[in-house]
Amino acid sequence: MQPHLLEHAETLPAAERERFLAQLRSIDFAKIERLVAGESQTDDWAAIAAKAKSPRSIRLNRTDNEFTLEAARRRGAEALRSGHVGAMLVAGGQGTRLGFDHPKGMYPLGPVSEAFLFQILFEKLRAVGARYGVTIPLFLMTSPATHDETVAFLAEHDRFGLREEDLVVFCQGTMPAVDEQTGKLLLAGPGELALSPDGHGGMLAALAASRAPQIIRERGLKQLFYFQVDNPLAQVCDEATLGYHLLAESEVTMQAVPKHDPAEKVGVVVDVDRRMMVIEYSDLPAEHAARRAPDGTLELWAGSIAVHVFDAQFLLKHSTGDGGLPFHRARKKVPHLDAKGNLIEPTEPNALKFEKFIFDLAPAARSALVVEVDPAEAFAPLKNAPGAKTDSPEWVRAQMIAQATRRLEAAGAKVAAGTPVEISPLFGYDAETVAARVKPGMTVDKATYLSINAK
Ligand code: UD2
Repeated sequence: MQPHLLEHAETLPAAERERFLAQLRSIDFAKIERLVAGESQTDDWAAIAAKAKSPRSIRLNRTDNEFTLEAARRRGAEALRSGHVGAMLVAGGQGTRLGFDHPKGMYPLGPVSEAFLFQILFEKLRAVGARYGVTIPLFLMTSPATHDETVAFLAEHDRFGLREEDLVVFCQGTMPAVDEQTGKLLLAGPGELALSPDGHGGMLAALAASRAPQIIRERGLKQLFYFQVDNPLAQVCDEATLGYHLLAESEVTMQAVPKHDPAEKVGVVVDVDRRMMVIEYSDLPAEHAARRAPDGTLELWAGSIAVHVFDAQFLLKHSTGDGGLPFHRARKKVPHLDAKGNLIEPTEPNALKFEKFIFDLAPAARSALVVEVDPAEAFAPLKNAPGAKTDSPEWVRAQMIAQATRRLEAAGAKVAAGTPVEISPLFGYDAETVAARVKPGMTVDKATYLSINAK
């Protein structure tokens, strides 16, 4: 126990004090001390990166891949039609960089419609389901930071059309934040620890404790398509990716985009001693990030966009006992009480947070695969506040407009230069489904949102 935690506790009403003491008793202080001391930071990333090679992968637009695109699409379509595919969306992050005071899924992002991120992603899921004549269940992970607001928001919007039985919301756990200098737990209030979500790797324990395993078994789900709430271009339940995963008999398949700049902020998927793993960008030594293949491209090219397919049995097997995933430490700004009880809002990182990463499960897979995708078609993450050069709301909107314009023009429509156009996934969620709806001679010359009711 750390005595400073009780300094303000006598000011609390009895019931609150009891709750706080019970919370403190549930904390594994010894474990936190080990994490502060550097447990699970022992990985020698330079040595690992030195051994890292390009992973088993399906490259884009290449004819020498292990499987053809046509075969993959056929196999993926079959899996979708059989109703054995489920979806998994992680939305427990605090989204501090965006500076939005609500769960990120509530961000009104649609460039014309102002559709919320949740709406865009849920509509994708509904559209894919409709195409294959099934409903795809969604397992949505929240955290104590996002749970209540997310649940209320989704109820208010009728789950954006998902059936009640197709949405399972489960909440991940938290970890205390500690003072970077002293390693002591921080207080957010007199009877309140400064807690933060335990990383998307916390999904394993949270999943095991939820109704999800039972539902996965009851519905006979065999593949789980995993994606993040921040990416409106995510190719939710993409048939080709699912198909490659199945043809390769993979347990974990990761979509990746080719890195061009060694400093890009995405983890790299690599092969180390015949196991697939992700080295997070902050862990990858610059000299290895910059290694070049003979053709001049980056050797460690596979930037993870955090879109994965998991074999459901593999995920369930590892969810008991939390898959043994390690904690990573991150330096963050964490508001806290000082010794006098004043709330301090730091302007520089002052604390360590501990997070598990779901991709640390990859080395446990007997067989794993990377599928390269085109970032213009699959990846535009909302991370930063307005004004940032990339990954900001205006940047993401521009990517969405560019994709919609490309799809419409490919289908023969005329889009006047500079016209904002947005396509609801229910109208069409990929080039083919959009093309099927574009009428000959269609022109777009003013801001347009093509929704399900569009003529
Ligand atoms: C993540 C990946 C990075 C790259 C990038 C692509 C990690 C550690 N890094 O970077 O390699 O693939 O995404 O966009 O994942 N989340 C939770 N609970 C948590 C923490 C996060 O659900 O405790 C969710 C969060 O809501 C979001 C996603 O996980 O959907 C990514 O979280 P992030 O913003 O912390 O990850 P980022 O952008 O550093």
